[in-house]
Amino acid sequence: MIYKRSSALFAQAEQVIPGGVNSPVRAFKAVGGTPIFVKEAKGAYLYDEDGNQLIDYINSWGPMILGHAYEPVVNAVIEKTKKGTSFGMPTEIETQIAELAVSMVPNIDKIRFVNSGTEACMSAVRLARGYTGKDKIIKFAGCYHGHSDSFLIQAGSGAVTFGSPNSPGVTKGTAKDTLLARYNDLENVASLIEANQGEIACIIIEPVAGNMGCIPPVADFLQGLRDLCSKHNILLIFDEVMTGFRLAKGGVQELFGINADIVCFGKVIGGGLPVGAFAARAEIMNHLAPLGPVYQAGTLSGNPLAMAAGLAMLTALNNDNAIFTRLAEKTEYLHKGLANVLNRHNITHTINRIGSMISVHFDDSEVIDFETAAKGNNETFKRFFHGMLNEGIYIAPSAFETWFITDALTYDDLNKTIAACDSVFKA
Ligand code: KE4
Repeated sequence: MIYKRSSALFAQAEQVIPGGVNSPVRAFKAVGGTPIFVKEAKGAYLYDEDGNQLIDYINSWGPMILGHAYEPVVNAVIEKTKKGTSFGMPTEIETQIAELAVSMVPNIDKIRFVNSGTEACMSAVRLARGYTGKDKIIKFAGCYHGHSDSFLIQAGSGAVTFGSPNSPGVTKGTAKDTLLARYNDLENVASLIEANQGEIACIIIEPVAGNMGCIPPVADFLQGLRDLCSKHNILLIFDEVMTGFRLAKGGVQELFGINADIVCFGKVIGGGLPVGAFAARAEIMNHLAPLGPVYQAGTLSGNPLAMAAGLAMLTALNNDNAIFTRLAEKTEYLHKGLANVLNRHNITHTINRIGSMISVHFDDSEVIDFETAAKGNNETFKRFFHGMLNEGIYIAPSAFETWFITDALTYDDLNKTIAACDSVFKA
């Protein structure tokens, strides 16, 4: 693969954009090389600025669950654009997507739209603090809830990729209110609660982690968190920015039958446009301004174009009762194919998978938390990443990410991906 134009564009971008990118993980720092500039995309395929076609397993880090340039979303945005792009006034479509989301997701009465997953999680934590009157939060090492100060304490995703989980600029005052727990370790959580009795407003978790690779919860972990939160008057926040509307219509709450107190969304809910949201029972959400004292606001919150894209996306998912089964079957097929190839080449690895989320870890230990995720052999991962890219397969440029399967992938695409893995390790 030749990346002449991408390289030139990257050099130009670096002159005016820090690191040449608007989000660090896009810079390929964990795998080396220069980032690929995309010209356009359709279905399961990216077309880069050098004319290469790539099978896409990132799909904008989750949103493109039905493939790029999905017609109903494209048409909805085009039609909406003709009527104006932003008003700063309430519009009917905000209510329409809110009603649909509330009908799809269990245990929520009201939802507030914002512009990113970060904003959704940041606002959910403020709401939990305002509702409980308590300051401290528990997050999990390796989980990423966006770049709000309270979360950049052993965050996942790009923060870990950079090996600097505790970001400069986060004050000691902020950091002292964020307690760090180990994922899948209920005893560790219980001991933190014991040591901070009466001070913890919420526990925020990726109920299926996707920012240290894909890590599902071990049996009874989520129920254990639910029980601890109920016992100690702590709100349980499910950060479903990745898993919402991806692992099931009702996300992880539906999949595992566990009720969170607040749920955060992003990615899929916006159909590829900037949308985040947080939702809960009315008695919690009614604490939000203008009804209640907890302030939260946004000029472009509920933007009509973003709402049109999100409504078209959620409508398509809501009307297709086979979508999540199809996605899970394609992901299982890919898992088995990759495992067969890696075993044939005696490559030490672990593959984690749940629904349409999957990640490959080059280590033989079970990957159940940040510590075990960090044991993966990054040299092998870099060889895998660049080898697959040369074969026309675009996977996450970091071992601390999950792949996102799109329904636009055909079994022929999956077979090409498996064959590409074989070529990488045959060489
Ligand atoms: P955004 O602010 O990037 O929309 O959402 C933050 C966020 C919150 N919660 C979870 C579980 C997330 O995965 C994310 C963002 N995910 C990363 C990918 N690991 C976005 C990619 C990027 O940072 O460029």
